[in-house]
Amino acid sequence: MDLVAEVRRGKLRAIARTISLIEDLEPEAESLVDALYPHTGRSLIVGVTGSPGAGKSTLVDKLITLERGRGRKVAVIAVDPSSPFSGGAILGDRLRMQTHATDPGVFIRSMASRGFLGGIAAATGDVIKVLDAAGYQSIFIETIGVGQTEIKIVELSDIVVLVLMPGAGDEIQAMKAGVMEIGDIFVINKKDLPGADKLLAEVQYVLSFKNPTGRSGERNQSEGGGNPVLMTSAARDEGIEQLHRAIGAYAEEIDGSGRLADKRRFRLQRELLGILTRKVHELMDVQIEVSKQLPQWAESLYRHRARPYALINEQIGNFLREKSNDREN
Ligand SMILES: Nc1nc2c(ncn2[C@@H]2O[C@H](COP(=O)(O)OP(=O)(O)O)[C@@H](O)[C@H]2O)c(=O)[nH]1
Ligand SMILES: [Mg+2]
Repeated sequence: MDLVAEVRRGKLRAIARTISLIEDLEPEAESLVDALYPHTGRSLIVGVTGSPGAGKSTLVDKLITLERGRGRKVAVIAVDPSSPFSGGAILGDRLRMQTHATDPGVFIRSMASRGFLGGIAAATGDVIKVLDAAGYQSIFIETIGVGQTEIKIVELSDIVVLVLMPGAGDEIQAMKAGVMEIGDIFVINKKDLPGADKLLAEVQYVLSFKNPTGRSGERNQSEGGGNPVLMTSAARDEGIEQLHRAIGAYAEEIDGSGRLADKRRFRLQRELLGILTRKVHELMDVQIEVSKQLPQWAESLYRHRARPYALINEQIGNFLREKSNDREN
């Protein structure tokens, strides 16, 4: 079976198998991703982030319905880096999107960190490429927006939708933590609950600093320019059409202005750097057994028998000498 051809034909089993190979860091995953790469670049990647319980999964579920209504194939990657044992959150995500469980045009996949926290952003990037090559026109990445890893995951998207809800208390806190910076479209979900209007005012206030030129959140959705702010009630299916339109309009806007291309170029730079860093690290690990020697090196430092930079420089020097000897032989 030619896995690459099967993925390109959108065969679900081939897609799932390829994703598993990526998650398990199998060596063959590299050549699979490379073979699929020429067929990528067609999907719109929408990151959906926000605190747990804000309503991300419920919103995505409703957005899927609208996308399907337009005949578009949709994929969802739910990533939960904070729960290595794939806890309740991900089960909840699955449940929330159950409506689409039997629709062959919808692919939903959960990813938990499985202990390789640093690698999950890279793995997610590769999974996106597989789904892109498989012909999913929209790919939603759902993750909670708190730590560095989550932000890295969200940075894989073309557009970031930040979901907030009233009464959570920590919302403004989250904004300070830099999550506001990465949002393109702001959604105040659960507008049926008290405090939604107050939160709207707060978000607009914060955004007025982000876009001081006036291209700000003060204007409403779909007007173009700035960061749209929308109010929804996912559970009641209110405001979803507007959000869907705002995402479409934003995508068109950044595509037209060249910002989308810039974003993607920048993302590729970071991805390449990530691969390079990982490869160099792996190479060093094999050649000079970094992981194995690390405790001894630390011990030497602890006893003041070595100095940090001299020690590492010496190791790198040894490594490079061995490499050039290899080449001469
Ligand atoms: N009152 C209200 N509850 C909602 C709304 N949207 C979602 N919920 C509920 O909020 C809870 C968390 O939703 P979920 O989509 O799992 O949030 P996630 O953790 O951000 O993915 C669920 O019980 C939803 O039914 C809404 O607009 N209003
Ligand atoms: Mg969820």
